[in-house]
Amino acid sequence: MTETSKSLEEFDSELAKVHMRGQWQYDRMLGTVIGGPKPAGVPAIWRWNNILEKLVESCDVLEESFTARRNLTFINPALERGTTHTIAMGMQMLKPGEIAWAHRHTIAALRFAIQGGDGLSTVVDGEICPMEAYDLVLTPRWTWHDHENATGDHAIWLDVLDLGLVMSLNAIFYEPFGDERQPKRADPADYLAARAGSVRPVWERRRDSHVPIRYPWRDIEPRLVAMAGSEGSSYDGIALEYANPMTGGPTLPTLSCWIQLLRSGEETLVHRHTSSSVYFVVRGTGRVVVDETEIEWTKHDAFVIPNWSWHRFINDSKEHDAILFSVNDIPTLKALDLYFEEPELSLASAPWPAVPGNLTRDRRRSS
Ligand code: GTQ
Ligand code: FE2
Repeated sequence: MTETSKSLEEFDSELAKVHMRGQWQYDRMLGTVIGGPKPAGVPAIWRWNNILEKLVESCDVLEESFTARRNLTFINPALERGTTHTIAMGMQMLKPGEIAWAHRHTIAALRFAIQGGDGLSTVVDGEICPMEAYDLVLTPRWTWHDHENATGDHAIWLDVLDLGLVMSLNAIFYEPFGDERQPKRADPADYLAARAGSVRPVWERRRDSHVPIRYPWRDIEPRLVAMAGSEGSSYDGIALEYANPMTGGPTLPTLSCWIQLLRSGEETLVHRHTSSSVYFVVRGTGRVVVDETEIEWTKHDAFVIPNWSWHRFINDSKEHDAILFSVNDIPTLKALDLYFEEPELSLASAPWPAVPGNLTRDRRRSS
């Protein structure tokens, strides 16, 4: 052993010169995350009036969108990019008659229509997905998509992408189609979306990814309303996940979409989880308290709850229910065995409703 008169600091900088770092430097950092991570980003809200004003303005300033998108992304005030560290949410506008040119990318995306109607659609891998108000349309990773507004009015929808996640994995690919529109499938029987649901062709191989899926609001809203009398989650109220019809699992491999009913007077319990989420107010008014910040929201506002921040929802209206659409990165965290929740695990934890009467009295093994 040789004696050295070097200080640790001198040694650290010598190591840096040869592109090495002692673990003791991380050890100092680890002391700051003993109770979990510092949330990435801050709670924030983007108000509908302000968004709408800027979208309308963007139609003048960006007269034609061509291959670009007239999308305004909601940038978290405490982040370089994105709404959370994994998710980007924004709103997009198309003028009447306009087309957002076809392209594809390895960032997965979804659209939640706000001002849509007959004539507004996203074409996904050749399949026309109509966008009426509050319809959800998936554009899975690497699927071709173009948006077309054949209505007489300006169209608006919410865009949500797993941008930060794919950026941090440095797995971004992008390809313009080279023309305004992609070809459309001629035969409706060939639609992959026609294979998603309760029946499927027995002669075909099953396929469970990269399928264009549309969830019409007219199907979803009654399902939500039908659950209004349930106990629901103490932390999220009546929250339903948009199931992927091909897998039965989460909406997309990385992102899960929820539709959430907060009944009049409902106040949820405070909790936190390692996932982050972005919210869009479909209807109603209320508040969300995130750590020290209280945010009031109303129809068509968009807000964000960063990961690992304590939060609870309040609908203090005496008359009106509130409905929130949201997108979270729970599937990503679960896939990596990193989904944690405090004070308890609330997801998928309650028992199913029991068989009525005394029908379970026999010894049949049932699950
Ligand atoms: O509409 O295809 O917000 O490609 C960002 C990237 C929207 C889109 C965004 C996109 C799109
Ligand atoms: Fe895109």
